[in-house]
Amino acid sequence: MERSLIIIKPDAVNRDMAGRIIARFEEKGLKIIGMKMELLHPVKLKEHYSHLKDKPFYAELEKFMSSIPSILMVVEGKQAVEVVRKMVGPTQGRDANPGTIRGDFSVSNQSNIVHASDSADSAEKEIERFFRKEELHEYKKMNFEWIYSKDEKN
Ligand code: IDP
Ligand code: MG
Repeated sequence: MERSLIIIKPDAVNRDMAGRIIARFEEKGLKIIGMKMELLHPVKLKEHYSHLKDKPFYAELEKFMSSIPSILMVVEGKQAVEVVRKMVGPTQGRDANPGTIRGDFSVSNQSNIVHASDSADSAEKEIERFFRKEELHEYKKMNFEWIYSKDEKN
């Protein structure tokens, strides 16, 4: 099963949306294997957003992302990275389709509620960046039998 990192960003925490966002991933059938609250440090953010460090909006992005704590989650499922990205929608909230998290809750290109890993490769790196091994939990969930068919369970 694949893993993906989700960050419920400061705008969502400020707007009391964390529970609703978490519920959407649970309802989809993704398994939460790690979750915590953390005030993201600018040093970590520089790594996490290294692809944006030369953009004119970077300083503002860092300020926003380190303004109050975020909620970080690792979810597991078949093709979890792609499934989560589809649920989240494109970066610009105004372009995101209704039904997606950004499409339902954001009208901004910065304050767009969640971060989601964009490939299996970056998911692995991001999970390592934000979670210690012992913060990730392997466990059997009762609903597993009802979420996947027999041939999907690997
Ligand atoms: P993604 O979150 O959809 O993967 P990225 O291009 O990786 O999009 O950008 C990371 C984050 O940087 C975005 O989610 C958003 O918060 C912020 N961001 C991206 N583009 C802009 C912009 O043009 N202005 C302000 N913030 C931006
Ligand atoms: Mg990205």
